[in-house]
Amino acid sequence: MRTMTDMGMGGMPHGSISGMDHGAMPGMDHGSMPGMSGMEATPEAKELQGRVGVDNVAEMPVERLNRAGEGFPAGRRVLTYADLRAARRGGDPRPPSRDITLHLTGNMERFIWGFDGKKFSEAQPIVLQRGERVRFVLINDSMMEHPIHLHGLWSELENGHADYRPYKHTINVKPGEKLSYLVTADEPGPWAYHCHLLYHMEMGMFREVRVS
Ligand SMILES: [Cu+2]
Repeated sequence: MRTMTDMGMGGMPHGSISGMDHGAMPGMDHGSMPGMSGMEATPEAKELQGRVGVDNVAEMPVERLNRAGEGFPAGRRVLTYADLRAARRGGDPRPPSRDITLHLTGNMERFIWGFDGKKFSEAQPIVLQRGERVRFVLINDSMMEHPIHLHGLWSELENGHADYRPYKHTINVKPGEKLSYLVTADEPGPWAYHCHLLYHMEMGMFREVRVS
């Protein structure tokens, strides 16, 4: 709930983020969201912008793993994702065979949330072959943080510690951020994959990941 409060959900005008950590984005137009800097939209962004579930697209998503989340006073030293380092090497040394890129999207006025502008009921499962090693790339096009939880499989955050990636259940993605993690599909099943803000999950930010 902290995010909701800090971001001033109710009545917040699109195009401005009062609680945002602008210091993390050098060279950006600090008065606006990354996606609203007036740049020419990529074909991918144009396609997303055409969907009712998308009210913003981050044109220049940046990794901010070394930054605190929203709402921390400036100058406060806090642990960040960049500080996490596994105590031992990961169990699967294989590089990923493919990338699965997903945009975290929303429409604040309609309160719709989803992946790639689609809510759960409109989307197909993400299918992984059993034993496959893949990279998930998440791009947060929205103005809220989304803690994304993949059930059943580990999410190994790529945070600059080479083979000592932290193994996580849930990975938080900040507004305008792009990050990635590796997954070994070593457990068969239909697995839930969703935002852990349950009011986002219930409004569509949910997918099935199917390992077969
Ligand atoms: Cu969310």
